[in-house]
Amino acid sequence: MTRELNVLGACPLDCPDTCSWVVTVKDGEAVGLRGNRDQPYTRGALCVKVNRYLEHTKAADRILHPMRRVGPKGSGRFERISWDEALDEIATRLTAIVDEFGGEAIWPYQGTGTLGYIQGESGLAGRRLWNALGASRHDLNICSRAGNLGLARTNGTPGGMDPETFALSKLILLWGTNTLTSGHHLWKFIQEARANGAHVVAIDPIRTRTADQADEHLAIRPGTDAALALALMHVVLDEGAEDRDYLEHHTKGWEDFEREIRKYPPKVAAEITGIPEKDIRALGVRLAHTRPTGIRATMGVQRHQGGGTAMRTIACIPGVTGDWKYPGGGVAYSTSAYVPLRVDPRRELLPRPVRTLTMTRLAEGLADTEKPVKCLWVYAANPMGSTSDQNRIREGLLREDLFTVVMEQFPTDTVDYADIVLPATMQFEHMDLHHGYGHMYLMWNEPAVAPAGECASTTETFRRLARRLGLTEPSLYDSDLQIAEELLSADHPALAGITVEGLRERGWARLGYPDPFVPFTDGFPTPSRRLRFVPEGKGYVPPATARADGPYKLAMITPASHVFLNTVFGNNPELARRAGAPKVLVNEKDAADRGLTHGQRVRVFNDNGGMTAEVEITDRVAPGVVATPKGSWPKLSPGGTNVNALVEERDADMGRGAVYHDNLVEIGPLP
Ligand SMILES: Nc1nc2c(c(=O)[nH]1)N[C@H]1C(S)=C(S)[C@@H](COP(=O)(O)OP(=O)(O)OC[C@H]3O[C@@H](n4cnc5c(=O)[nH]c(N)nc54)[C@H](O)[C@@H]3O)O[C@H]1N2
Ligand SMILES: Nc1nc2c(c(=O)[nH]1)N[C@H]1C(S)=C(S)[C@@H](COP(=O)(O)OP(=O)(O)OC[C@H]3O[C@@H](n4cnc5c(=O)[nH]c(N)nc54)[C@H](O)[C@@H]3O)O[C@H]1N2
Ligand code: SF4
Ligand SMILES: [Mo]
Repeated sequence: MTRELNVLGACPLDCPDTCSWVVTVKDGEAVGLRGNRDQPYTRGALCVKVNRYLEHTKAADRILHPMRRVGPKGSGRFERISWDEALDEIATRLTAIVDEFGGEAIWPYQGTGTLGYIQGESGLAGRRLWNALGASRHDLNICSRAGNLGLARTNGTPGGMDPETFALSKLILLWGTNTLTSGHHLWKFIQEARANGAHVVAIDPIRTRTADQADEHLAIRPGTDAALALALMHVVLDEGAEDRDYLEHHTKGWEDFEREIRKYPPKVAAEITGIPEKDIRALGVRLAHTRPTGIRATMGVQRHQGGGTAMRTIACIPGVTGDWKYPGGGVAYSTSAYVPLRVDPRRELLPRPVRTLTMTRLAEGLADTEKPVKCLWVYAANPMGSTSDQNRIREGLLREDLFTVVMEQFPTDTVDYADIVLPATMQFEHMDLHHGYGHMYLMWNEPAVAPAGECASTTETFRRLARRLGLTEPSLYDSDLQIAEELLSADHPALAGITVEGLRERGWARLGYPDPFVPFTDGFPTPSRRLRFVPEGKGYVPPATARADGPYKLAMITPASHVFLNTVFGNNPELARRAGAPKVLVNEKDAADRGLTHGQRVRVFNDNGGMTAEVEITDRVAPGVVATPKGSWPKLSPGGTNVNALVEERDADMGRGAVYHDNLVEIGPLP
């Protein structure tokens, strides 16, 4: 007799929507996957990528057992070994490294392959073991740090609007965010607002599919958003529409900031941003007289030299308009700050003082000869595909004295450089607890099927390793369920009534905030309880691409691909087919200046490196701007690199964030 059951889970990927899903299991095998209709944010839909997740779990190239390198580093040649052999070799090498160089010679390089609290980055899975070994601390800053810090300088927290309240906005600014690609579940709330008369504006150097659907698109020059924000506030002042009462009672530093705003009339901002003065003025007037205005600004804006400042300045807008007073007003970047899931630091075996190694600085870290990294332990990350300065990372990974372990589901470019590969479970096969950084819910992921082959979850892998290393701290052996219980045990009103049993039954729970949620009604989490305006002279940091006086003239943006999730799915045949060969979007003028033709295979390059791409001549980008998406696998791309070979390892102004959208390139014929 066949038995069919439905198991509630959650999408683990680095996406603001963290969907709730239902896995249909028949005779112990997953046979169906769909979005959970009962979940208010998911409402039954997954996405073009994750609709292929079931097939992805069964893909022929999945890594199903531990492996040891037999060819030279980078060759991707491995032999199958047992878990015992793998753990023995790892324990021997780690012990020797710690003895000779100290624990800090280990770099636990965790990525965003899963955002889970138990298995993934939100809970920094594995850090207990790293702390027990005295390993270097890994700063997982690759994605959103500059923006988080920028917002926090203004508001005291990166938290802002509940995205569901966009349904109540009357003016919506989609600012450096490609909603229909990078988190489409927000769209239904935007459509709801539109049905009630809201006007939607996309502010993006690319006319994205989101910009196509907006009422208006402002094609801003990359990295100049703060100047636009200041000019919009300038028009609000011209209109006499600033909220005097709000300024007086809820903000700090207004006089200083007002002087800063006065330096950016629309005419000045038009020169900086490339947006016609009349369009800036028109949007400013609209902003002045439309309450509530909701600003959805996500990570695109902050992947720039001045990215932290851009978010900090954008965040000042509702301080001037008073929009935080209304549901549907304010700025929404990430809701992560609202999630009080925490584990007792003692159970995390918090470390003695150790050095911090920065995720965005992998190439630099691997090149350090003074205090060398001797073990790179990569999990849920694919730095060879996703991290800046690919060619220098490759050099680092080729170091013969570097012991590299990669926990992976698929044979990525990074795996090719591993000494030992450990097979990782996929989301159907392990337990996890998630929040969405674009909504206000917790999601539960119940394991639906047994691990494929000899795959082990993150927690199980680290338990096995702790045992092999003979470590005795009890918390290293906590079960997944114990971790979940502990995470939910914080004494915080947002968790009131939320239990593991309840989550397992229903699959999700809304955090205990009012609905609709209007943040900062009781003040901002700053020492003064007030929003802090940007000091004079600090409102705008120009992008690196503003200096086009060298040999490279084109400002390159490298945004989310519609069909990949970072590098996840880069090896899925159907999604890779849909992506096609890597493309570079080029304006007609730039193409003509360089004699490029539509469909031509070219080299996109700068001093860091190059990639091969097909020219797409289009008016989606303005002259001087080119774009090519992230996510393709270097080894599956012509020329063996992807766009991160061109992205310089250089810090944004805050948190050492990466500058993915702030590099100058040129385009020429293939050599
Ligand atoms: N399909 C898909 N979805 C994804 C991802 C994916 O890879 N694929 N990635 C996920 C992850 S890890 C994240 S962090 C989020 C990121 O999602 P987003 O926050 O949307 O980030 P990006 O795609 O980097 O950039 C968004 C938009 O910002 C624009 N942009 C670039 N520079 C500037 C600028 O200077 N000013 C303005 N105004 N706009 C600019 C880009 O052209 C792009 O259209 O999405 C997640 N969702
Ligand atoms: N050019 C360019 N590059 C970018 C960006 C950009 O905008 N432009 N955006 C950046 C951003 S926002 C981010 S977040 C980073 C992401 O960079 P990374 O964190 O390196 O993420 P991915 O490249 O998706 O690699 C994740 C890997 O984890 C694996 N994985 C998934 N689930 C699990 C699991 O449960 N266990 C284990 N062991 N492995 C798992 C997947 O198979 C995949 O190979 O990329 C950055 N790279
Ligand atoms: S990638 Fe995002 S939209 Fe797609 S299923 Fe996962 S959470 Fe939902
Ligand atoms: Mo990200």
